[in-house]
Amino acid sequence: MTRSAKAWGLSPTATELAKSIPAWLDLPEPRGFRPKRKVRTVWVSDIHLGTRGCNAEMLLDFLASIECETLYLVGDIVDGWRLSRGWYWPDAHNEVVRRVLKMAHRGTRVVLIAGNHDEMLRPYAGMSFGGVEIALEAVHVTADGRRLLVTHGDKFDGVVLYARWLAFLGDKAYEILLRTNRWFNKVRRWFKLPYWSLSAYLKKRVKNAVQFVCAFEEAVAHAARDMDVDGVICGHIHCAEIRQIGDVTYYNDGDWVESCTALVEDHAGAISIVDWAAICFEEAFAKAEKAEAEPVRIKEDA
Ligand SMILES: [Mn+2]
Repeated sequence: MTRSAKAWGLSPTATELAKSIPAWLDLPEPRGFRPKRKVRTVWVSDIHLGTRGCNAEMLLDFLASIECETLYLVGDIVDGWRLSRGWYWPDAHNEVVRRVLKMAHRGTRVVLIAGNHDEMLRPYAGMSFGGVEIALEAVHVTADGRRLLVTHGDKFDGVVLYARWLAFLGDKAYEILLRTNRWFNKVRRWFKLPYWSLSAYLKKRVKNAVQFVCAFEEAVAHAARDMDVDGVICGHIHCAEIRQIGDVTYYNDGDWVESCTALVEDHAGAISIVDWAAICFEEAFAKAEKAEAEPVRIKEDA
């Protein structure tokens, strides 16, 4: 029996037991360690790498928090339109690419569906780069056997009648709105406030925008019904949603420019929206509350 075991009054069997526990178990956990949430599938789209509006840090944070069998990048991942007008590529955008390649390397199946802002990838459909499969569309089968069409969604633009607002999507006014959102959140960061999307908030409250979103969702669902699938998963309009339209379930994974949302499928086949901005917001709020719970001396006015 070792001296320390004697000092602690441990029986030899307890010492033997302690010895059988691997040494690495005692090592401190790496800083910022979080257990990864295990899901079956993850869908993200409209990351718009190469633009200032891209919330790459939030996306990295989300991807680091999750482990999945399949990752779908549902279009507008790299913004080729923006990059053709001027190069913007900070380190965080490289990190996103590295993180995705790392996931592919570690066994996640990664499927990249080309969108309209990354249409330059469309000729490469059917090929695979560094473990990332490029495709125009895909059919995903859920754990409970439902067939879902996965497509970016821009091809349904033409069917939507609220074309005026649609023009707005690719327009200067929308760019100004996104820029305002960026500055707004920069100021929030100075005050140590978490991310909150001004543009997503406004979009939900502008009547034309709401009408456009509804019309788009219905157009997508109708097209999907004709394709004989149980549901459709898309992005493009930067508006996360899960909605039953007739006998088709409409899913939209949102975006990482405004709302910072994704779709995840659990191992039973249930699909839900992850609102990462809201989760970060709540975490920051809980942290602040905990800090405030420390005893504070109350000053009384005379
Ligand atoms: Mn798009």
